Amino acid sequence: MSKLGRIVASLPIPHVLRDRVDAQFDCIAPDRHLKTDEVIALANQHQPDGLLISLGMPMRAEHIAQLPASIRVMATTSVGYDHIDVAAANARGIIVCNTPDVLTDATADTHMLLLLGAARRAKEHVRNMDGGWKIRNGFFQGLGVEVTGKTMGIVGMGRIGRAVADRARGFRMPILYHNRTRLRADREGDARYFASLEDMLPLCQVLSLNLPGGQGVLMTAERFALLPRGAIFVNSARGSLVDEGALLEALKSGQVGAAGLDVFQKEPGYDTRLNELENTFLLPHIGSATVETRTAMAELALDGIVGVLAGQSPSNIIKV
Ligand code: 8YV
Repeated sequence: MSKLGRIVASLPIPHVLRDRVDAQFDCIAPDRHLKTDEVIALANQHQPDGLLISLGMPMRAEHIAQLPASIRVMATTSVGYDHIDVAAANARGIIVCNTPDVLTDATADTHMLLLLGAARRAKEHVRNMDGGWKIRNGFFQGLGVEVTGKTMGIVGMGRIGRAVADRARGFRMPILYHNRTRLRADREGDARYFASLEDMLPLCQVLSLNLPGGQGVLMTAERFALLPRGAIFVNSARGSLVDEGALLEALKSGQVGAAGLDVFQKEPGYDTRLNELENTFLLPHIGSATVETRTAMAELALDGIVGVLAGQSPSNIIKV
């Protein structure tokens, strides 16, 4: 098979994908993750047909303006595309692809890990074990709160939100949700729709963020105050959706009883005051980080580039 064109990647290509990539493209790939400016420089040097990029390297309008005219497609190894100005790319004739579906289960699994870790005080118990289990907890010490049976409110009932709901049903958790639009009955199932987030918040013993980023701050001090006291807050979506100062205050006061967070305003180098609190369980944005899922994400991003360069219309083109 003849090669479809040249691509520049901003991230190393794993061994498992190397043969495929080499068969399909003339690929310029680095041995470390590149920054936006480095990718732009490499693209101008090699004049590729496509770019393979990842989260953590913004492609705003000012960056897109610096890309060579040779580029016809850009694929990100993420479902989220809040780091890309898709309209600006499209205006320059660049089609943008992402990786929907393939990371849904891994991210929903991580979401439950965050919930359980926060609710059951995993951080302090792991610390106790790391220290050789010198502290014997008394019968009424080190107690978390039960997850089973608590009411979960989900903001964002897309693929990942629905996968979280499926898992939460296994914990016999009644599901409430807020979404731009109400789901079809077969997708909604027993979940209860709230057109107004403000109306839903007071009922959420667990609040779960599962919506895309790029739409400003959703969780403000006012909205945290609407939760029932002691609610558990879980975010595996985007840190930009949360006023972290307000969350810190709510965690300190006990208004939010515990938080499980995989995403932060600043990544890496997050606000470590969040970790100084006992009632948080934090992970470094590993929602999709399984061998199976990350491989599938890279494959899907590459499939998008292949499809566009072959003159087709792959299903993972982002339409804005
Ligand atoms: C990242 C994510 O892609 O897909 C997304 O939008 O946030 C994650 O799956 C992943 O962490 C690689 O940076």
